[in-house]
Amino acid sequence: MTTLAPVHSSGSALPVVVEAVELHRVAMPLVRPFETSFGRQTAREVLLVRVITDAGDGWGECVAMADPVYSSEYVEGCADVIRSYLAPALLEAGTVRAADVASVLDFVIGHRMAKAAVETAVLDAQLRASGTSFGEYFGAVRPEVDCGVSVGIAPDLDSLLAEVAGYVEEGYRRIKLKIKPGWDLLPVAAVRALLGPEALLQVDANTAYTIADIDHLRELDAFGLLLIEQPFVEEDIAAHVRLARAIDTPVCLDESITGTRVAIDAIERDATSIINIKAGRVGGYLEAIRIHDACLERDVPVWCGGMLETGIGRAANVALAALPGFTLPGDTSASNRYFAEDLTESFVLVDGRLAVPAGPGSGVTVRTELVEEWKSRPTQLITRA
Ligand code: SMG
Ligand code: MG
Repeated sequence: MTTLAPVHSSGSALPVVVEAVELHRVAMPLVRPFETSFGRQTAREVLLVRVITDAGDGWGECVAMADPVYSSEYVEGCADVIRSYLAPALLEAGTVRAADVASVLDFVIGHRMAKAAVETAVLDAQLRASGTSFGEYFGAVRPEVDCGVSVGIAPDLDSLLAEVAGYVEEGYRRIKLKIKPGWDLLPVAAVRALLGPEALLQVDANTAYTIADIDHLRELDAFGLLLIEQPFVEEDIAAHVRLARAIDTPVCLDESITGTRVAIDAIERDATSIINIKAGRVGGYLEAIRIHDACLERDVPVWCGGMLETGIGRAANVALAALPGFTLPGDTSASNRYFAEDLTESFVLVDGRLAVPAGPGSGVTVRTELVEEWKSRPTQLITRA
């Protein structure tokens, strides 16, 4: 695959008219519980948006969790804001391109995960109609992406080491450990000893610490970590500046980065030297690409975060992770790390990498029979008033 210029403004940007919006809810059991500093999940409650347009259908996966514990958004809230505000606005908008969706929805403050799902569904419909893949449209420069895996807080060190050893065996190119006060230095030391000094290892606190912990967090410097992700609350950029000055381990922001302006501000203030890009968190793939571009311009490495997506969201993430600035392995793991069976064809790890889908739109086929079979709430149909 050669380097492709992004094609946002070529024939793939033919507008569509959205005729109806469907909201689907699916409960997907996880193959193993996933515990973070904010709680333990045993299933993924998924919200899917399907747009029905004059040019065909498109799908988007909303990354919000069932509860507002990672961010203020949550599944029921997203479904409500889409049904009450976003879908009606889109249905009234007439012909739209994905690149217009953000401005159509701009009258609603925040709700970025809900907006991202809607924009992605429109993009999928638009690109399927023009035969263009997400990868081509985004400006992907590689046919496959390096993958890491995010490892939850375990009941004890032995089970953590067994889980990590399994992922190493499968070929993952980077390990990320979830940490919280009381589960940090010991598990990190044990996993570093297991992996050896060269392996890529990083940690994610999901805001579980405060500035009173800076001296403690400095002890992580002993383990040669790639980065520490989001130790402090979302709004506290200043605390991350203080930490970055105090430790050698690079600080990476996740929750705090809600858009390009915040990203540039955090970089300029030296609060972060690496950024975790999640399209859902920032309002969509087009904003994610703008953050990528701003980081590339400033020599700030980025990597693709994950929100336990099904194959629908994963397809778009893998395409995003193929952009040139994504120089670190992402939380883009194979389908079997999460689910016994996926809602699309499975993403399979080959030599620690996932292939970027090459077909039109997201490039994957939604298994609508499974969406129906596993549905956890009635499907909602929103049409023009
Ligand atoms: O998709 O593999 C995945 C999960 C990656 O750790 C992950 N995501 O803060 O980066 C993060 C978390 C957010 C979701 S935790 C339920
Ligand atoms: Mg994170």
